[in-house]
Amino acid sequence: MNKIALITGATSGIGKATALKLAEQGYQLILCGRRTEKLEELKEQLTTPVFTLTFDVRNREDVESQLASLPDEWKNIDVLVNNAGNAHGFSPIQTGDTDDWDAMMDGNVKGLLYVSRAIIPGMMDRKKGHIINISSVAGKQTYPNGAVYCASKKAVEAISEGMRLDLTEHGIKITNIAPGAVETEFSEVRFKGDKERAKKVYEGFEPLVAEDIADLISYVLSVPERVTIADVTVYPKAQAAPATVYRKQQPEGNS
Ligand code: NDP
Ligand code: 8X3
Repeated sequence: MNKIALITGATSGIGKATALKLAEQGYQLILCGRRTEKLEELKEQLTTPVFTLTFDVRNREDVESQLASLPDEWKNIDVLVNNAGNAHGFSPIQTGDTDDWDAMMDGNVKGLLYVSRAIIPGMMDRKKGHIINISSVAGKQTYPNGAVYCASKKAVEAISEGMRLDLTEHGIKITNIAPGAVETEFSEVRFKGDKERAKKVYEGFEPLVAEDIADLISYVLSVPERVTIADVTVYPKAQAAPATVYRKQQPEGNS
């Protein structure tokens, strides 16, 4: 029987690329996000069986009821990719927007916990499962103007460690993936729809693309059952640390 993978944040970027990659490999997919139309568009593109669920990971009741509503044939989830998340805003702590802080802590941290809490018991009953948490290099090192996003990803790092400590004896593998700059809708969301500003983040160097992370996820899932890839940090070639990117000089007069 095909394995079932549930991917949060499947409407764009890394989550969408992961859905396309795992579908190629024959996984049945439960795709989650807030934008139903994007989930349906993606479902149309896939030939593998797909079940879609629309919910905001910040809404605990909704997370619980939507996941509880899965039909029996979709309940035995083998792989959970905790990918949903975003940065909101880019400002020093003294002028940070508290709504942005709520969005990041509630989505990136508590949302990941709510989804995991609903799925872990089934994995424990079956004594197998694999949870892949998408952290960030922001969870390894804090950068200016990013304290709260970085804090949310440091929390993901701690949760991955804690999950591994608590769930290994139950046959569940935990993988923490920390990407550097990946060109997705991420910066557009961070800068509240300012596409020009978002584009600049990736100028002068070749960022990672969502498919790079999807390939990594696919590899992590492909290793023999005896192997757990616990932690992966992945940078674009031109990036050495979250705020250290080597960009090509722009030609003179081309500002
Ligand atoms: P995108 O903005 O392209 O995708 C974010 C996804 O998360 C969307 O599918 C969005 O779906 C979903 N999402 C966001 N908030 C919520 C919410 N409250 N409830 C449900 N779904 C939500 O960005 P990426 O693909 O780049 O980001 C995916 C993950 O990768 C995030 O956790 C991000 O922090 C992490 N990451 C990204 C990096 C980058 O440089 N791009 C680097 C390191 C880590 P919808 O809007 O439909 O709800
Ligand atoms: C996204 C990468 O460096 O913008 O998590 O925080 S970074």
